[in-house]
Amino acid sequence: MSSLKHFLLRAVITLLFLAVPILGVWTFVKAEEWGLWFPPTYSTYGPSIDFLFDVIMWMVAVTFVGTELLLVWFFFRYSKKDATRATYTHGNHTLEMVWTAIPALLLIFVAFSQMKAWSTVKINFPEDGPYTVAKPLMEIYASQFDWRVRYPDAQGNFEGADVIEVPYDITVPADTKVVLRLKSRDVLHSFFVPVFRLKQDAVPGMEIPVWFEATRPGDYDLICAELCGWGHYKMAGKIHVLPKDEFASWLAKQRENLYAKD
Ligand SMILES: [Cu+2]
Repeated sequence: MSSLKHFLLRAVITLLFLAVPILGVWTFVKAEEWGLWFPPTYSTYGPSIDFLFDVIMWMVAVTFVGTELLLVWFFFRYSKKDATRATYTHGNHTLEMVWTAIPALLLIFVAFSQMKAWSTVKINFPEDGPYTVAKPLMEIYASQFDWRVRYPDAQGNFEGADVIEVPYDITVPADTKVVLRLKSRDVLHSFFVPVFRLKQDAVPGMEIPVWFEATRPGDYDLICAELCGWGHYKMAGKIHVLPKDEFASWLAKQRENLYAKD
């Protein structure tokens, strides 16, 4: 092969490799426009989760683009026709220290920067509102393959004839710290509400408290995010967020209906 042909071949293959980071970055830039990005967030802690996502995404993006460009450059640089013999190396201690220390520091940075969001979402449950861990608004049972929400009777009991049970549809008040108790009747499921940036596993044998404060009335998707069997795809529910006063009258109406049935 002539050296011009060889050069052209190297150039073409190098450009093909270069297409990977270019397409990767382009997809990220266009994702929102193409509807592949997150939905907007409508919970009080949603923005802090998004911020963490952005921090980690930028770290990953810079690393990805950097290593891809190096790869492309090395590919071109070391594919010369009369390449020299491979060299033997015992390694480079300084270089190894550097590439161990940098990821370690980045991981420590990630660990510290997520502490506040984690404690807000998973540790410090609301104590000042109408609903608390001891007195939740509702219990949610996950089972193969549905969601079942139970609202307690007027005294706050979850047992008895006056408990309201609704499949798939969860109705909650807006601008209120809602606490719920998550349970599973069979296997692992995961309670995932994308617009709240909320995801919590439902574990058989455990009662797991979950909280959120919705900031905007509307109907939002509830998805099972843990592969739980053949009907996993059917575990698509809805969260209806109502203005506070509408929620109060909705709940009162459910209680009335309960008696109307008898
Ligand atoms: Cu599932």
